[in-house]
Amino acid sequence: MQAGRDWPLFGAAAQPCSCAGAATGLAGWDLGTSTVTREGTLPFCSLTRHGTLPVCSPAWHGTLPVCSLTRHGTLPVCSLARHGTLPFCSLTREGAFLLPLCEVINTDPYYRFNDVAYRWISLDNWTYSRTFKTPFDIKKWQKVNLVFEGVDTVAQILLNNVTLGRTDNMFNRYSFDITSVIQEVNFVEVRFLSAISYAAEQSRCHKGHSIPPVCPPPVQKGECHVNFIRKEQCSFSWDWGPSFPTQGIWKDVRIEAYNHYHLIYFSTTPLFGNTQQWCLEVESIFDVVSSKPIAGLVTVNIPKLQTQQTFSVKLQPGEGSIVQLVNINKSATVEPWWPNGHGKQTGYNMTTTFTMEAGCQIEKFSKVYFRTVELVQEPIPGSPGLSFYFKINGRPIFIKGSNWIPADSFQDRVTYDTLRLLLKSAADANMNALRVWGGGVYEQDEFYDICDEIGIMIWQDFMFACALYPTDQNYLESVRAEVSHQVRRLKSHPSIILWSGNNENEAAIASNWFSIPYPDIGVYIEDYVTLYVKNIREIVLCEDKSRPFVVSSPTNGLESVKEGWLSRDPYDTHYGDTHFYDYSNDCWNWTMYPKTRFASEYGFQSWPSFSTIEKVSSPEDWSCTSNFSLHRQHHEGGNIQMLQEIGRHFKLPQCPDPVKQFKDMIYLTQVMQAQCIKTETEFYRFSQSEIINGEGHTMGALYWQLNDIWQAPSWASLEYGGKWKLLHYFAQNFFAPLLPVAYEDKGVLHIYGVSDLHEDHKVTLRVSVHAWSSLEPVCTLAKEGVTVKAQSAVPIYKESICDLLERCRNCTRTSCVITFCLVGEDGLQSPRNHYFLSSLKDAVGLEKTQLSASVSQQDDIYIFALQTTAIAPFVTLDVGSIKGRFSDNGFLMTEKKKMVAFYPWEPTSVEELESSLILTSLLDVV
Ligand code: BMA
Repeated sequence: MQAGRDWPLFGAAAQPCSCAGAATGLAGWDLGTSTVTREGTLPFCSLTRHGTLPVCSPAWHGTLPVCSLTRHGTLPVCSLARHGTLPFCSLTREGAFLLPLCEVINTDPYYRFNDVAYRWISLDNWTYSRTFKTPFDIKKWQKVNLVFEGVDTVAQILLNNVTLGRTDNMFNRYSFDITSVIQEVNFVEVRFLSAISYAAEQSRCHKGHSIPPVCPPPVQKGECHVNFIRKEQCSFSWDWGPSFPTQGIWKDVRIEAYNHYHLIYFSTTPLFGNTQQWCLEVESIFDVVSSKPIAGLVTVNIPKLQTQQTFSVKLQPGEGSIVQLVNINKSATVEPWWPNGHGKQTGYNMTTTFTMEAGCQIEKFSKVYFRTVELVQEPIPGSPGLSFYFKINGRPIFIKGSNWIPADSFQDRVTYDTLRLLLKSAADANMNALRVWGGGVYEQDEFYDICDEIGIMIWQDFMFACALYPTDQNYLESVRAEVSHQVRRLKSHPSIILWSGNNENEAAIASNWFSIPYPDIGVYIEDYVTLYVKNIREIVLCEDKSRPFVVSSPTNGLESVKEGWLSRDPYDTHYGDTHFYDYSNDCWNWTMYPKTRFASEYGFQSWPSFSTIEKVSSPEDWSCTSNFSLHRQHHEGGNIQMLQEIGRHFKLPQCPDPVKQFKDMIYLTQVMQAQCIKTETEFYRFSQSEIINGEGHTMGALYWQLNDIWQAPSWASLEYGGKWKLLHYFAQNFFAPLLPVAYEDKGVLHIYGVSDLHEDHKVTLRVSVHAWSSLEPVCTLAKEGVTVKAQSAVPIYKESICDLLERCRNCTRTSCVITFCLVGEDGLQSPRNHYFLSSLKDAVGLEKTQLSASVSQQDDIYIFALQTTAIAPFVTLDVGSIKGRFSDNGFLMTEKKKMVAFYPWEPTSVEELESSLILTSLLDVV
């Protein structure tokens, strides 16, 4: 049974918004007139970087001249290893001298077994300190703050031997009033307590019921009680990552000095009103030092939209916010922000000027975007349950992408370029979304800026994962501060389309992962509701009404809410999203996958390429069973599971040379991972427009996981360093906007036309059947005039495999292979797809090929002209450590010649590429 879907085009507004007559919107502030401000006359002015004009008069606002603390201080090991010198005046360890660090300063923390060898560093308590001169005249300022954008994690902060306060949450911003403490010359100290000891202590002191899990599985070689500390959860180890419980200052530190008032947060959120008019909610949060209210004017100007509005405001003493609703000029054409593949990511420059009493002003420059988002959960004809899909600007969008984890165990190594490379790789693989997973960090501003710019939608988890969490008062207060800080910091980004309370914690309780005795479960449910619903959700809804919130992933969405926020089965395919992992069945068999509404996690492991592993290992490590190969695998049974999956369809590597066997194994794990996730993702994509036995309308496919935190086997499609695994090349194809997908059901071959395009297209389906033994097709078929409907998946071809093979004389399941593509007008073309009729280990007629390539340069790219003497499955081009990516890789070569482009990320040359090139295809495995 099949139910077609009729999607409305750009339609109803997501957000009710009444803009009419909203001259001034105030929250907690009175109307009135204004005062004075000026900021940032000194060097290191962070204001310009964040888009605020260094303004006219009395305020100093600059990065603390101890910026070595901020930039290089995340973890002693890391910064020492990279720079070879102490990046700050002194770093001391309690009860010890610096000397021990000398042993490690020249060694990469990721090298071989260093994650375990360096454990002592995170068990110690470290102090960062330095002396600095105050770069302004203290007497001129009413208020001076020392602001830490991020402290990782538990520390006592002192200035001139006065304790300013303590920190216990890596995700909070800490601001200390140092007006009465600052001197001309100052001594600042950040005394850290080992995160491991703190977490253990918190767990010991926790009253009442235990909060599992206590420790990670031994295979992860990690630390215990991570759920007792508000710190990157995977820093105590994960099933793809090492344990590096860092201690340090991981974000900027600065001093702010000001008179009268100071702007702390500034955000803009677009709303599309019932009146079919855009408006913008502009929120400014101030600290007002004056004892009297400060009156003034706020002018918002968006020149390109011919919009300028002025509001009179009055700021009350203390901390508070003002909200202005800016109506966008009705006669201006607003180009909305669209996700990658659906349109442009237009943004508009906006200037907000605060002209307060005494004539001084703050000017804030920002980029504003207009888009609506709805999470649609409504009944579907012919199916029990509810839909679960996103509408952007009124248009239903199939979410294609992956899950994001931290790009490094040492956040200070994650540069703008690192982020850009990874995110651009996601967009280049036709992804339109990523989920920032809840066991990592809220990413830095630049991450979201890039996503805004290239159209990557973000499903943003709050940082809770795979565990239960305490709910005592201190803990909740810390979380509350974290949530409001993060929402205020991030809500202007159009890329963020959803807030989500946690990763898998609804499932953890529902499926009783931690074997809690049944009579005790109530208290854990209560904790769950307290933390995610009564605190996190409440704050999010209050801070940001412009996007949806779900409590967990996976969840049944509204059904979970109905069942008291925790569903009996959060994996129910009729509701919400699902996570699905199965390593014991045949991953080429699509019937093993859940026909879900939204697949937010699914995956298979592989090894990163040899050139990536080589950098952190020594020759004795290069075998499948070396200590190193076992050590790096953090998922119990992972190496065996990969071999089992491979063994189903390929001959296992047998080479007596352990290094060759290791390289063959790496290659096959990547081939297997790519082929498995291709099968699963194509299943989700072709299930988008149909309901079969009550299941279907799948509207999202986010595989686990996009990137790697270090060089190790994992579910990632991008290796540490950014190199594309075969899976990522496959993703580029299986996420293509126009794609033919084949699957077999009861001996019948079905081909669907899957499209994310906004219009219907008439195309030709071209099918070729090749015998494995020949580069000439046995038979071909062209079906013309096939309509592929806009944003849907429709059946376009159907034939019994027996009939097909009979038509193509002498073909059998083991001797032939099917390839197919869609070709339309004006250059419209899908990637060529393939369907294997048998396991490749049973393929008959495959011959070992001679692959060769010649390389030439064309402007900024390099062209590899590839030749084969026989059909070659999974042809792989590898240029080792030369940074860049190919236009295609891991493909089935059924033609004598193929041109492949290489896009370098760093300067290289024809000679360098030629000498590094390794060509591999399936029959090279021995
Ligand atoms: C998921 C994730 C991660 C994990 C992955 C692979 O459930 O949420 O916790 O790394 O599975 O096991």
